[in-house]
Amino acid sequence: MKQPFETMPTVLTAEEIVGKMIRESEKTEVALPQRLPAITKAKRREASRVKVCERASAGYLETLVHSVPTIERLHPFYREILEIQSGVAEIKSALGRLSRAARIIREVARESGRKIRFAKTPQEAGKVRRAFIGRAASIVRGAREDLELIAEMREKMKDLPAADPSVPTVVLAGYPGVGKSTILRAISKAKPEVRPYPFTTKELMIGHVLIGRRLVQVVDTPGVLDRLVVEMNPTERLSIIALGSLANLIAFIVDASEANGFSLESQRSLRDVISSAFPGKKILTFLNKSDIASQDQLSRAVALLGESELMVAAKGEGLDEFKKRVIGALGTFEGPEWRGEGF
Ligand SMILES: Nc1nc2c(ncn2[C@@H]2O[C@H](COP(=O)(O)OP(=O)(O)OP(=O)(O)O)[C@@H](O)[C@H]2O)c(=O)[nH]1
Ligand SMILES: [Mg+2]
Repeated sequence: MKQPFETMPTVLTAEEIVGKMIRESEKTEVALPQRLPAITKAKRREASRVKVCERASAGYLETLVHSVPTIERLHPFYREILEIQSGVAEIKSALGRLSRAARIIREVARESGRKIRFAKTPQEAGKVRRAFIGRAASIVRGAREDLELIAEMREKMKDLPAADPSVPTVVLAGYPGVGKSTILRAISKAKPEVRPYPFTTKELMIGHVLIGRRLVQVVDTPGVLDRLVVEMNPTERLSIIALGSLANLIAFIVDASEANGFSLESQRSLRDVISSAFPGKKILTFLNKSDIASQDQLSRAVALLGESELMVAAKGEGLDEFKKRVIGALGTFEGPEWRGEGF
């Protein structure tokens, strides 16, 4: 399975493009018959140098612009991440300016080709070619910031997991350190990091789990705190995007032992925040770390959260029950149709 940004090539800097342009034009050799007059040979040589530079600059910029997935056709999951990581409007204008730069270079190249054809001396033809390279280099340098923006965007987007919206998806949610990554590790081949401290997961991770005969996509998210979305940092917002655009079902994980530093009351209020933020989504609650929770904590957890299913993810206990409940809650869900780009 591919994700739309995976195939974007490394983005060259403006100086790298200029360097490549100059190097390639210098090593351009044209095989010309000896008997041709000097002026004809000079014209052909200079014209082909212009072509080579045009390809290395305008050609590169066009290829780059085409390698960026069409934003309108992206699945909302990727589009929303693109929005918080780089800004969709900014990326679109940068791409527009890069295409324009390529177009201007092509025009100048055509104009230079014409001047070379009319040149009266080899010197004149050489001058036109040098002027073209100078002009193309300055256009490319003028696109420096746009190239940087696209390079940064690629860095941020290329390692996102490949999410398939046609597969029923359960997103693991909960405060940091409640055991979300432990669960994903235990039930799938995905290996998210698990650490004894909260805020371990910084990116989304997706595992595929075969439950009975059904394939289910399980998404591990960075732990979210119950603050307003506007106050969240980009890592936390990733979780919200996953919940909003990928989740068919939310599995809310509770640390019943409160060992992660969040009281049962605040864990319940986070669940309330999530359920009011995503009114249409079904939420299942699991009480994890029941091995180290006291009797009092367990009964408070059951009372507060209205669930009595206990789990010890670290020892693999309660995971079969987890899968059973997930499948039950997904019901006959077939998954949305998505015919856009990227999957
Ligand atoms: N005692 C006990 N510890 C557990 C259990 N499940 C997970 N842990 C431990 O809790 C710690 C946090 O687990 P993670 O799976 O990294 O938690 P997380 O929810 O992914 O945390 P973030 O990525 O920070 O949001 C680790 O040290 C786990 O080994 C459990 O059932 N019992
Ligand atoms: Mg984690």
